[in-house]
Amino acid sequence: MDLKDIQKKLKKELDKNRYEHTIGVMYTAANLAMAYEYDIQKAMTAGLLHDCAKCLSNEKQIALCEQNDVEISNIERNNPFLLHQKTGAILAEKDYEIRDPEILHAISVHTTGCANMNLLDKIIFVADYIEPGRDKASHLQELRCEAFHDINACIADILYDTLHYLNHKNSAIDPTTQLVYESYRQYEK
Ligand code: DGI
Ligand code: FE
Ligand code: FE
Ligand code: FE
Repeated sequence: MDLKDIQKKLKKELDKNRYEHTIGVMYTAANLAMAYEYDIQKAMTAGLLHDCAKCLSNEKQIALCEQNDVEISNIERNNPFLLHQKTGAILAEKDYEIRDPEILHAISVHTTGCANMNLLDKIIFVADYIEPGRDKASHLQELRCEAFHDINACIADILYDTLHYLNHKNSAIDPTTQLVYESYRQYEK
């Protein structure tokens, strides 16, 4: 499927806000791909599809993982929205005909991050947080600027903010999120 066909299908699967966020992530990922000399088309495809499973019910998230032999951790079972990164990769392959393993991987780690993120993983992780429609994070202006000149420092700052926010809310922290932060702390400015 090309980007236009994917957009048409996504519009039916997502609510209006999520669809608009998705378009924001697609163009932000394109800009980051330009800045870091990555394949623009691949970055746009991953950005467009990263939240393709976000509007499924918790029951469907869990069922889709079980049907596809994808493991569900205790934290994921108690916070099934965390599964939309894994179910997103499943749907991108099955329903949107994505075969590129880098695109599927970037979708599958976009919420928690992962150890040794590759450039596309980083682009999608960052684009998700800084796209123009996002306004909930503090100091987004600095993060948006930093994203384009030091993507690793930007990831460290995003993870710091996310962990701070989750601690504040008393939410369960996925050990992956914590581990990825530990490995990116070295880039903090
Ligand atoms: O799907 P989006 O909202 O566009 O973005 P996302 O997939 O990055 O999800 C962001 C949310 O995920 C945000 O509210 C923080 C939350 N999150 C990230 N890591 C963890 C987490 N929530 C919990 N409970 N535990 C985590 O480790
Ligand atoms: Fe997401
Ligand atoms: Fe994110
Ligand atoms: Fe998103």
